Order: sequence, then C-alpha cells, then structure tokens
Amino acid sequence: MSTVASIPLSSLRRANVGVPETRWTATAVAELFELPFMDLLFRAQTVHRQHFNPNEVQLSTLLSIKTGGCAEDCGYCPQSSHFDTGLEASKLMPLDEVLEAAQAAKAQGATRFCMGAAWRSPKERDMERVSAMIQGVRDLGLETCMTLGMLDGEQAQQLKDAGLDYYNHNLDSAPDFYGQIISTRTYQNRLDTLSNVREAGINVCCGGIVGMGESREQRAGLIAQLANLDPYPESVPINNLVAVPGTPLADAEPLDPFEFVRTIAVARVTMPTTMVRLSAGREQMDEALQALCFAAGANSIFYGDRLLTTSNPQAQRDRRLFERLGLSPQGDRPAVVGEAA
Ligand code: SAM
Ligand code: DTB
Ligand code: SF4
Repeated sequence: MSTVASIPLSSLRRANVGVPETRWTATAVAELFELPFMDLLFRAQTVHRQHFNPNEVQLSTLLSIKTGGCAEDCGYCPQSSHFDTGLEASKLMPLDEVLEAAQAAKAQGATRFCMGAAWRSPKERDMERVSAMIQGVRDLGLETCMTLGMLDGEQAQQLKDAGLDYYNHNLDSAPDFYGQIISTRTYQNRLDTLSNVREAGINVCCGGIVGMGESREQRAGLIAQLANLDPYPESVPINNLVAVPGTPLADAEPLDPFEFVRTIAVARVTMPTTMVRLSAGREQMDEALQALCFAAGANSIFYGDRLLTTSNPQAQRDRRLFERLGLSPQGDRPAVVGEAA
C-alpha cells in the first residue's frame, strides 16, 4: 500500500488525499445570501483584502471574432439563430483585424484580450486560425482568453499548445434552472468542456448570469457549483442579464441591484483567490452600484465600449470612475497581496 508521502503531489490534489476540503453546499451558500447586507459586504471585503490589493482592478477587453448565427438556443443570447434580434451574422474575423483590435486594447491599458465566437464548438478548420490569433495576441504582450463553445480534449490541447492562457466557458445558472434557458446543450456538456480545459492545463474562466428569473436559492446553486469545481476557476465572470429585444428573456424582471452585489460578495467569500469579474450589465448600472460591487470583492472588469454585441461603458468613463475611487488597473504598480493599501 502506498503512503501519502509516496504519492505524487498532483494526484494527491486530484484525489484530495490527506487534504481537508472545503465544500460549499447550496444551503451554506444560501445562508451567505441571507446575511444582513452590511455583514455580507464586510465579510467579502475582509476575505478580499486577505488575497488582493483592494484598490486594484484587472482590465480585460472583449472582441467578438465570429458574430451571430449560432446554432444553440441560449435564451439570453442575441447571437442565437433561434431568435430574431436583428443581428447580422458574420464570418470568422481575419487575423490582421483581430491583432489591430488587440493592439488598440493594449494601448487603452487592457492586460488581457478575450476573443469570443458564436459557435456551439469550433470546427477542425477553425482551430488553425484561432491558434494563429492566440500566438499573435501573445506576441503583443497581452494575456489571451478565448470562448468558442464546447471543446473536446484534443481541441483544448491544441489551444494550450498555441499558448492560450484562459478559456471562458460558463455554467450560466444552477442545474435546476438551466433547462428553462437552454435546451441544445446540457449542463454535463459544460462540465465536460471545463474538465477538458483543466486537463489541458489552461486557466479556467467560468461564471454565470443572474437576473434571468431564477430564485435566490438558484443563484446560490450556481455559486455552489462554481465553488465546488476542483479546483475552483481562476476567473469567475458574474454577468447581469442584458435583456435584448427578440430574445425570450427580453422582458425579464430586472434583478434588485443589491441582490447583484450580494452575488458578487458570495462569489468572493466562497472563492477567495479567484478574480471575480463584474461582467455584462455594467452599462445599465450607475457608478455607485459599480463601486459597491468593487467593495464586495469584484476585481476585474470588461474594459472597452463593446462586450460582444452589446455596449459597455466607454473606456474614458471607466478611467474617470477609477480616478474617483482611487482604483488602479492591475499591473500599473506591484500588487500588495494581503495588505490593505
Ligand atoms: N458561444 C460560446 C459559448 O456560449 O460558450 C461563447 C460566447 S457566449 C456569448 C459567452 C457568455 O456570454 C455566455 O455563456 C453568457 O454567460 C454570456 N452572455 C451572453 N449573452 C448575454 C446577455 N444577454 N447578458 C449577459 N450575459 C450574456
Ligand atoms: C462572459 O461571461 N461574459 C462575456 C464573456 N464571458 C464572453 C460576454 C457577455 C456578452 C453580453 C452580451 C453581448 O454583448 O452579446
Ligand atoms: Fe451561441 Fe454562446 Fe450565444 Fe449560446 S451563448 S447562443 S452558444 S453564442
């Protein structure tokens, strides 16, 4: 029988042998949501300060490299071919245009460039082209992220070999709500892609959307799923639904803004070292609400006037907000981890 000491560290981690594991049940996460707002905020800010400089926010810029005409039926998405949102579908963007956009993002101060394609999954012929994009963006000195839909193990390895730093693939909602939003891809499909990405050694970016009509318990269920991934994602985007006319969720009741802040705080408490990204929906938020999200532990944003197909605050406006709050973009000066500035 092998002793713990003779087992390689990597398999120890996988099997959790000898490592006490903190598991978050949906009930325990729901209890965090139930805390008085100020107590939850204090708890999240305390955890945040143990791991990050609270006055730094990481900036990622998004580019849609292939827009619209998607075969999936995600009920929130303007790019699905199942709904008429008036969006014009386009082909995969040429490499030089992608690199031009990446250069512009870098000049504006972004440190990560995220490329998104409206695909169920990439085809073989696409892999070479996206690999060239990864290499080109890396050569500009930016971190790379892609979101291309489902990946099998081989595709994940190809992206890793091209130098991809992060892959974004969201769980989107709790398992018991998911079926009301998407029918063409299962929750398990998503978990399988995430495990292929992890196995290939690419950092995982995985989060979800709130404001789709889910209950608080279901928001807790989503966070519990994310926090129980082993290990939990390096980056967790929390999107507030952008209700786009023509999609089935066009008339969804907007979420109470404080509930959005709570979701950010609960993500921070349950995943202390992850980058929590205040993602879609910022254009619809006022600046005081965004400041509360940063106080709740959000430390990353999408930066630039477009998300994939919808608008995002102008970069100049974000810079002004940062100035007013005394925030600086991550990477501007050395991070002070574990110490209040
Ligand atoms: N097609 C790929 C996929 O679904 O994996 C990648 C692109 S997809 C647009 C990336 C993510 O954007 C979705 O998983 C969803 O979380 C988010 N998203 C899409 N439409 C949104 C909307 N209207 N409001 C908020 N988030 C949205
Ligand atoms: C994520 O979680 N949010 C981003 C990114 N990953 C790819 C996308 C938000 C899209 C919002 C709707 C749109 O602009 O089309
Ligand atoms: Fe397609 Fe992604 Fe939109 Fe779903 S979220 S319809 S997979 S682009």
